Amino acid sequence: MKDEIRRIGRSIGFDLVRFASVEPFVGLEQMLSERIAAGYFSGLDWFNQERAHLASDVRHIVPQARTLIALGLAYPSQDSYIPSEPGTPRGRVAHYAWGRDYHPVVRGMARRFIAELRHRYGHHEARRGWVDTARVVDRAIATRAGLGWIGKNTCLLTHSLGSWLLLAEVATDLEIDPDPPLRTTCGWCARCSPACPTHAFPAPGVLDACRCISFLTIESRTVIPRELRRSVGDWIFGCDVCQEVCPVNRGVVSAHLPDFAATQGIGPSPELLPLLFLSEEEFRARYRGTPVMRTGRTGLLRNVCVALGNVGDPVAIDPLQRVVRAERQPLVRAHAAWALGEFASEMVIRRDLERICREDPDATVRTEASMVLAALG
Ligand code: B12
Repeated sequence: MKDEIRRIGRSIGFDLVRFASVEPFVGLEQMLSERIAAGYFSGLDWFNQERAHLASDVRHIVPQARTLIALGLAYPSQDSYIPSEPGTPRGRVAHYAWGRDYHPVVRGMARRFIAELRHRYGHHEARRGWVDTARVVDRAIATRAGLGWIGKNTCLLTHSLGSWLLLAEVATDLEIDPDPPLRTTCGWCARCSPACPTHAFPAPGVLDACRCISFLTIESRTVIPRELRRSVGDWIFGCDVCQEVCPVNRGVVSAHLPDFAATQGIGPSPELLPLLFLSEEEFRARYRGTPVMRTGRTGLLRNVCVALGNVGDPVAIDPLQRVVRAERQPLVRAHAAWALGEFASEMVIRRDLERICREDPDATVRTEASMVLAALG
């Protein structure tokens, strides 16, 4: 039965299919509670005590479950970034987000997988597929099933795909022998956590999500803390630094679904200046069905302003000035004002910032401009 289920999973497109028991995850609730209490998830209000409790035992969610089927799906592993050139500043997008949004894609695959299980093994009550958004810890399930091991960057690493893979699970009431966890560890290697540009790892294997560039550029709906903006560099959606520096990931060449190809979405390194002037309608038309919809236009443009300040190409000065004058969203104007401050050697910027302090209707934008002026002295 295991071989047959593996074959079904692979025929649907999953790269890895393994099995885990539904025993409670001993210690997980306490570990999650401690991290919540430490404030490491304070920007994610849905990451709460109730979630920690539910995640500690999948039978809280599916009481009849007897087996967990852990699924892994590759996304683009190879570095395809085009560097910025003078006159053409570019931003970087995390690998998983180059093409279509994986949620509907993987959900559809999980549904087909469950339908096929029903077809082969009869109708069972407890068949639920989870793709990312369920209140379970995907990496804990994948680790137990031996799909891979957890790195010091908290990512699940595999022998065949590195950590360039997405995780999903199906809970079933079929009784299936679990696969053993792997014995592999990262050993002494600790390249990932010190490489983080925002120092988001207070200890190896522990992430302060609030400092992670992935959180700052995707999940956060508010200002990117001023002290972290320079460290965000040119990342405009997610970040892969802790994965890129990992020796296990180096040289991984894997096939992935055409949906995840760079041509299907924003791609790895879009030009920044044209993004600054996207209307809401243009944004939706261009990025519907892609991960970028999660930040919305406002979040993406906030990130674009920060990246322009960090890339430091003076070609951005005039467009940023136009943004502080004409953009409707204060969050975007505020980050454009900050970005202008990164070109502060030009006198014209100082006058602009003084004008923003006097005239901008929004207090956040005025504060940003006055902070930059204060720093200029
Ligand atoms: C919240 C969340 C985030 C948050 C917080 C991430 C985090 N590390 O907790 C933010 C927004 C920052 C984020 C970022 C990213 N995410 Co995310 N995220 C999630 C989500 C929804 C919940 C994660 C969670 O429960 N975190 C709580 C912590 C404690 O759990 P954990 O780190 O996953 O748990 C394991 C390890 O920490 C380990 N552990 C605990 N203590 C210790 C101590 C030591 C010493 C060691 C070695 C290990 C270890 O044990 C835990 C269980 O195995 C999951 C989906 C899901 N439902 O699980 C996706 C998920 C983890 N994300 C995913 C991805 C792809 C990313 C990004 C790579 C996206 C990007 N490129 O920008 C980054 C990676 C950042 C990073 N280094 O983790 C994938 C990961 C796939 C993989 N191969 O690991 C998941 C599984 C989504 C999916 N279904 O595929 N994410």
